[in-house]
Amino acid sequence: MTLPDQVPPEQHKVRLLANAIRALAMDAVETAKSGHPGLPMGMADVATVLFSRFLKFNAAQPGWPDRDRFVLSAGHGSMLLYSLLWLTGYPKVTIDDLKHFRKVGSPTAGHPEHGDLPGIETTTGPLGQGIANAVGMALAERLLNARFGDELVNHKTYVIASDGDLMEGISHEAITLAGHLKLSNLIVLWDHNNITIDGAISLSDSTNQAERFEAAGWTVDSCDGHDAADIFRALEKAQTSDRPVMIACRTIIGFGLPGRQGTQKAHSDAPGADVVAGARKELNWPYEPFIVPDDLLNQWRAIGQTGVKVYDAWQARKAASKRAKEFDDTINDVIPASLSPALLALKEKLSAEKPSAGTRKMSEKALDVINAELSNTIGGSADLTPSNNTKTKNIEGVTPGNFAGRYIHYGIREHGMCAAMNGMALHGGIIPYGGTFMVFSDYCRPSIRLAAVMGIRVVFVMTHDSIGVGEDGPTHQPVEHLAALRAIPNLLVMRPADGVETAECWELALNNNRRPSLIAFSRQDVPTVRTTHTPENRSAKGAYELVGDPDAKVTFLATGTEVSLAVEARAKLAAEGTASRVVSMPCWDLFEEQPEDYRRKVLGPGTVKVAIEAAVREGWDRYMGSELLGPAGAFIDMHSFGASGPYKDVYAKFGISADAAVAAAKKLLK
Ligand SMILES: Cc1ncc(C[n+]2csc(CCOP(=O)(O)OP(=O)(O)O)c2C)c(N)n1
Ligand SMILES: [Mg+2]
Repeated sequence: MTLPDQVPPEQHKVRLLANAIRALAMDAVETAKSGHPGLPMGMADVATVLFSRFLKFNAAQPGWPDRDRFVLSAGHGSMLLYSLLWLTGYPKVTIDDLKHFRKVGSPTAGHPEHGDLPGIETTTGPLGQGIANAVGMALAERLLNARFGDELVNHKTYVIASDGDLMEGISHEAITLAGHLKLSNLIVLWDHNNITIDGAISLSDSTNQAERFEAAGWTVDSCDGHDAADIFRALEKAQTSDRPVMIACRTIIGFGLPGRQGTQKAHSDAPGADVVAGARKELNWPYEPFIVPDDLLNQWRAIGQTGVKVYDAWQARKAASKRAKEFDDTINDVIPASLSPALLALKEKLSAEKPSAGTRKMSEKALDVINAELSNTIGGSADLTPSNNTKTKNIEGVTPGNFAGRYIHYGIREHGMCAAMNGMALHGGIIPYGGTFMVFSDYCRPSIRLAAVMGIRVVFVMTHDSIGVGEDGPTHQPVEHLAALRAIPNLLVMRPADGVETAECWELALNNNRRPSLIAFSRQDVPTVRTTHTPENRSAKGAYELVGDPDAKVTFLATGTEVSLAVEARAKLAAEGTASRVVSMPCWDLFEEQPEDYRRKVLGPGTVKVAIEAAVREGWDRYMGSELLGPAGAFIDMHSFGASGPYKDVYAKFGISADAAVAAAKKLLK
């Protein structure tokens, strides 16, 4: 925020304000007997200049869409954020919350948890994630700016990143993507304290970070992180860059902690009563723990209100805008009522036409409809666009500096892509989806997990979802991934069987705005199994009887491409006079949420069970009886990595077939 008064702040005033952060941080850590005082005490001066002179925010309105975003990527320094939120007067947070830092039930968790307090823009702690989220936030801002103009969207994303953030591999993906896209509204403040947990950074790294960022297309500057005027100078210069900006802030970790500052001893842990008492002397801070004198607190509260006028002016501009409602609907991610009928029409068409196609191609058909009905879906792929089928004809690519398009070529940056998608969803106004091969979900996993932790709507598109990949071989054939992904709480893992289920799964993903979805799609063709049109979204219950006889003796349970094998097995058994049923299970997570009687009915009490999935067995046992307690079902699954070859041969090699399912059923019936 450019304030009228552009005179550099006075050092002693900044120091006094910053010492309030320092005192709160050390008192909270000392009280909790755990935590990280080093970063808050080291970066307090930088944060004070940022919040008092540059950050566009109105503490009373933490949801203001055009606020600057502040991301504490180094989440271990959480007391910096909590102190700032309380000092500037954000809603909800109280001084008692700071006193109960790191206690069960308190919103001041060890690391900042998005949703626990207004003002926590993203959950951080796993180093490198925050800076990569920030890239997504900055990208979302540019995308919305291109749609609604400067008068409604024009803000910056500030990040505090530590040595660890910059050392993590994900930072490379994030930095190079931001540089390539020319995200000039992104400003990273690097806490350049030369210390990590093990000791001096020279133990493990000798990267020239300035040259690294420059090589990625950033503007680079540095400042003395304890000199208010120098911090101010660097931040002011950063406002007008045409590229993202990295400011290396030279700081002393644990500034003010005697015997610890400047060393790894300041990174974490309660300093102890003597050291805290010594710090009070060193910082000239004579107040009791958690006491901030009124005049100082008032100054901080005033800082929390410096954005009020800018906020009011923005509200007035929005009220006067012809596009106010469209803007609100976009920022609130409203799904238009026209989406469901449009997807229903697609389902009806597919049930009638019965295409035989890879579900990834069916996904493209669903996206054709979705991207026509919604204006704020932003697609992308980690350099597998023709394989992931994520780019529909009705959307254009985003290019460096031009954000009018709706498709991001993320490059070969799976981890960075997923973290950026999280950032876009957190920013609001964007529903991100992005694709890669399912086997590379391993490269995305930390960000998928955080999307689930935060409960945000991001759609991870994972194609080539089994040994059906074929010739590319075991390195490209996911085997354990479905089980590993299903193990993540609050993530909807879906594996549709055909085009109809694909349309249903997409509808579910878009309508679940409090959790992420991951949809697994096949490379290889599968027949349409939902040949009778139903207006109901049958996938919504997670599993359902696709076809069956009342006197069934066998229940085949399957997902995705193996559902058609189950249908084939049922026909074979029927030809031999044995009745059976097929249950399609596109989403276990949703199935688990159904009432017990529905689940029991679907699983088919009294029938023997044969599960078919071209993946490892882990997880299936809950539906299959038990070898110990009986009656145990049978599994047609993978016991090893896959193999290279035409996919039908690979399926045959591993015995994943209708015949195998029939044989297993017969054995169980004996
Ligand atoms: C992905 C990940 N790996 C490891 C950790 C554990 N950890 C927390 S902070 C830290 C490094 C500390 O160094 P730095 O990032 O420079 O922070 P500072 O000590 O300067 O505050 C590590 C390894 C983590 N939080 N995230
Ligand atoms: Mg450090």
